[in-house]
Amino acid sequence: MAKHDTSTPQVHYLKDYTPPSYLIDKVDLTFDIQDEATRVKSRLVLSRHPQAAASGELVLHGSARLLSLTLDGDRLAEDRFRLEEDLLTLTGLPDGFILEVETELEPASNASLMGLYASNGNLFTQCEPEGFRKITYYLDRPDVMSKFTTTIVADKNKYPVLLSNGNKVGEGMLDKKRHWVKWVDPYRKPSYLFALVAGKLAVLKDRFVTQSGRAVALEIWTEPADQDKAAHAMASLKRAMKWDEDRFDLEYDLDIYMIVAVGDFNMGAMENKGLNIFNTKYVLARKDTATDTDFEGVEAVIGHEYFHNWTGNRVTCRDWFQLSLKEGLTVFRDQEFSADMTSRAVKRIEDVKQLRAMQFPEDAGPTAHPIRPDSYIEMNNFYTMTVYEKGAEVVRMYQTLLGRDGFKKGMELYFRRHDGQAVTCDDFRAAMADANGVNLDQFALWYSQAGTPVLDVTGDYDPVGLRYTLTVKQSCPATPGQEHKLPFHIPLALGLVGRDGVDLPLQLEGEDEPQGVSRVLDVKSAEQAFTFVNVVTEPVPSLLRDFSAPVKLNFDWRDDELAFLLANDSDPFARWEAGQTLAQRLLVGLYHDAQAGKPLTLSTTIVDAFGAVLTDLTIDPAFKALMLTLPGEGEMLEWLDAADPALIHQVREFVLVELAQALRGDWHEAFDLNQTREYKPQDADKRALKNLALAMLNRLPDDWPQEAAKKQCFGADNMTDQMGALVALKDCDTDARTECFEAFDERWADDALVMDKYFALIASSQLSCTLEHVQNALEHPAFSLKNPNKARSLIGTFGRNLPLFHAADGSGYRFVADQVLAIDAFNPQVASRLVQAFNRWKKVEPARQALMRAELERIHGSDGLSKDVYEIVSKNLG
Ligand code: B3K
Ligand code: ZN
Repeated sequence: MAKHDTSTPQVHYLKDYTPPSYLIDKVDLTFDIQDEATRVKSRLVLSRHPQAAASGELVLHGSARLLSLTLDGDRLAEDRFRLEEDLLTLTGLPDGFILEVETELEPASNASLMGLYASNGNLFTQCEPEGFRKITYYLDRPDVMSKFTTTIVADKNKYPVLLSNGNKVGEGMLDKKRHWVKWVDPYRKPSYLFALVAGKLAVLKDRFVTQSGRAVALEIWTEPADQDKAAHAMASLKRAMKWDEDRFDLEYDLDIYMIVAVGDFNMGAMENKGLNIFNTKYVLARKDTATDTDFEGVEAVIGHEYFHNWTGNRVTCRDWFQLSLKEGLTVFRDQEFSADMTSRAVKRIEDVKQLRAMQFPEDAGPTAHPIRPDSYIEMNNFYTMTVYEKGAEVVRMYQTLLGRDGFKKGMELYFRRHDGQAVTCDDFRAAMADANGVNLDQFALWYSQAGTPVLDVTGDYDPVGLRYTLTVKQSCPATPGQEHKLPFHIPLALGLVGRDGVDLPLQLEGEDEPQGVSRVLDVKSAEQAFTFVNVVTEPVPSLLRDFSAPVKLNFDWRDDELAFLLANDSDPFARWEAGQTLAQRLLVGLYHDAQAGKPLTLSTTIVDAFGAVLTDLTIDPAFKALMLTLPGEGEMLEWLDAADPALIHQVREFVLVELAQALRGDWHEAFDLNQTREYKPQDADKRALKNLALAMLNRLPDDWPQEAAKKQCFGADNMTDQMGALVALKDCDTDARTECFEAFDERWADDALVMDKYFALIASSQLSCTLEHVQNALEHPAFSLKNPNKARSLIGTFGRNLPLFHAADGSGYRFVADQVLAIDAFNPQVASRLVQAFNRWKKVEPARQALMRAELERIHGSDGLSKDVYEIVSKNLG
């Protein structure tokens, strides 16, 4: 593949945006698929952009082998165009013309999985953000929207199924062996939404009747052997289509909606117009092969890609800096969909956990960027937790500030103004502001400033005047290129809980009467005070309810007040959060004790608080499981400076073992009480708590939990329970572990997605021989470094295994760096994700810091590094 010269990385800047010199009104593509190569003919109808100067020059993007170029029917001589690295410049052009381009591709040897590539003998495309230029020469940028027609010609036996965007308008035989199919997409779209699939695939068909009464054909295409795993995806799709009509009045717009599952895919899925291409991980689910979490993941991603049809496709991005316009909004929409399909409280907590575990570190590290970045070297590096998940929090804040109805009005105005256009994040914000008659100017800072804001809150009760004053100070740490930050507009949702555990009425000074018992304050200044009146008893404040803003909040609660909120808060997020804050204090305290060589002891407050939750039969089991889960080791690393990862692990394990021991009888009872006889999807909450209990009990040196795990592993009729047993055993150096792992490997050796779980289990084990097991797994017949799911399961998981990745001898670092370099040679996108295991190197103690830095330098100095990895590593070292 074309490699980047690391001495001259080209940086793209948001401030440099200019409209294209030409527009493409129509595209006709013909793909001629042969055994060795595929020829692509493209016929473009171009016209000068009305706002562009008449330079007569056009620069097209492209890197495919160019066979010929024709302008208005005349073949272009070599002196009429210039072909430089990835750019084709044409000069002396009229205002309107037809350009025909012929290219040749070799999909079978395209391991980058961008452009046209082969997977298990079938052909697929991935074009977002800049893969179309690997297929043909084009204005490969999202603000060039065009009508596409695609004809595919191929051997009928080898490629019986030929799919592209839009509606099928014709098909036939070209000769005895070769057939053709023609697709027309009536909607204008940018090239990144183009898709083609050719191969031997089986289909599951269904249909959906829209709210206006139109019938839409639904098709899910998979490898023939996987057809019995597509039903959940189909049911999810229909639920998503209905939900978008109910919640946002948005209806599907083509006659057919197709989803194709592929085993080799760089990310989760892709929202190509009318023809979504999905990683098998987010389509295939059967109770014996997929866990409850997998089932939820399928529903969420099916929803996400479907929702893009309006937020992304009908209205798209002007340029790639605006990516959060479609991704933040669509993640918010999929979160709301999942919340409505499952448990809103559990979903919200899971989303916040993920944000804290993955996005907060990104926002505090060397690759921190605003949700609308200012610059990039490789756009693929900006499909980040920040753009997606923090972006979704920013969209959620509009809803928190404007209310559900106000948010919906904003969405309606956005579509009324911009349907069919390529627009910016400012256009979205303007629609929200204008539809509600409010000023959201200060809110724009969420798009331009990186870093996680901090709220330092203090409370003061005046028992004579019955007044309670909250003083809120906001700040935001410096991030690369942004030393000083301006105050954000932050919605702070809160309640004041009375001594009886009931929320008090909330009346701000100056108001005639209370306005509910839970409300949202507009925090806009560096320091602001809010005074509540008629507060009859000294309250315990419940702050940042429902996680109303992506910030860190500090308040000096006493431990007994946190335990009180954990028991009483009416807001499920704040209730869970009280337990997490309590746990955080405990873990940090013990870490410092351990560092000082003091013996570790567990306070009774936490044991009593956890015990009360565990034995409270009124709490939903899934919510209970979340309340009883400690913050992760990765999160702990963020709280500390010059951290010792081994000590972090030791301290967290100490607390877990103590909680297992002290509450042993209660865990046992939870394990027994939450057994389910035969598999029912709706028992997922019980399985979650039962499997947590099993894992806790297996921290004790008893035989019984080992036997129970083994029995569950061999007897389970579903993957959640099999995995529950293996997770409980993975850190135990016992015969039960060996037996269960071997049996699992043998039973599932032919199922790629289940083997991904197996490799992740191996890589997440705390056993001291884990690196050796991981190295051996590289040679496992079911493993391939070329398959992104496999690389992520094994190498990605190992990179998050705190004590093993950070082994004091540097062996973990060396291993991951070696794999990054090996993968970068053929798939820079995957390599660039994996190398980010090193991002927090400045957080660890000096000896490990030096080892990590040395590996980063080794990668940086390697020949032929991709610009993807180069960008990440140079930010780390810069
Ligand atoms: N839009 C795609 C992501 C494309 C990533 C390219 N590296 C999937 C999604 O967010 O729905
Ligand atoms: Zn998306």
